[in-house]
Amino acid sequence: MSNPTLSEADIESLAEVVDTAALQTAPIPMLTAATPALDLDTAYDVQRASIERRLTRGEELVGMKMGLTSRAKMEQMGVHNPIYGHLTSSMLLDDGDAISHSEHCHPRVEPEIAFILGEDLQGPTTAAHAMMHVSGICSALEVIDSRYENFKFTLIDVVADNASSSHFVLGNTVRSVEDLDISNLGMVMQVNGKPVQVGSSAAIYEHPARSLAALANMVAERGEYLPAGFIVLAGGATAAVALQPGDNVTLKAEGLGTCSLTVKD
Ligand code: OOG
Ligand code: MG
Repeated sequence: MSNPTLSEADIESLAEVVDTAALQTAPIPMLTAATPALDLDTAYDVQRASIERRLTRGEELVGMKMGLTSRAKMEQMGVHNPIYGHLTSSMLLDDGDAISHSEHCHPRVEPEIAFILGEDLQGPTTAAHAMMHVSGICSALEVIDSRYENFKFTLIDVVADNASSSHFVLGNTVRSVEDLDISNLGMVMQVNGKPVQVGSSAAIYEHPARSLAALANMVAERGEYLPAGFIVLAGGATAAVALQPGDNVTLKAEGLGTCSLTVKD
């Protein structure tokens, strides 16, 4: 734990606040309102402590995500810095699985590209170098669910809240790096058969591989790396869409087939 402005006990108690909000589906005020001393580095400590709580409950770390890597997402949320979060086994859904609306505060869905790492990836790295560590690429839908009231937050608050991570689905079509140029893939997200967001993988940090490299570089600053087998979500290509009970969501990504999820009450 790196920052002297908050004690380890303070970090633990903030982690408990965000973790409990998720467990109880009870939105909370932003942490920075009551704790103005919380800074970005310490917010990542809070995030990490909240993940430790999940691991203690038996969840496993399966990967990481980048967030706020497209202009559409930055503008929708009013936060203009890329961030990262952790993905655990309880967040991972199979293609076609359902989430329960009532177990979320205010869920939204967004279209993404996912990487599966074949080798450990240690920053500093670049897009090209990072891609050489990827064994598979697939489409993904991410369900985000901020634990903050009204889905409103600052950069520091969203980092402490594990970048709004809630659930994600990977498409079943897995392609290799040599096989598919992912620089500009068309992406269409449909809800109940209607296209609600249309975009391109190029919107994700100009190229999803740049997002992967940025993640490796950000975690390297904290002395960490991305281990082989990790799933990495590169970030939403478009703005996120609010989910309603009964919704059926499908992402069609060029060259990557489809992936879908449904929403029950
Ligand atoms: C923060 C998480 C952003 C993405 O793909 O940009 C994110 C949020 O919008 O709540 O997951
Ligand atoms: Mg996302």
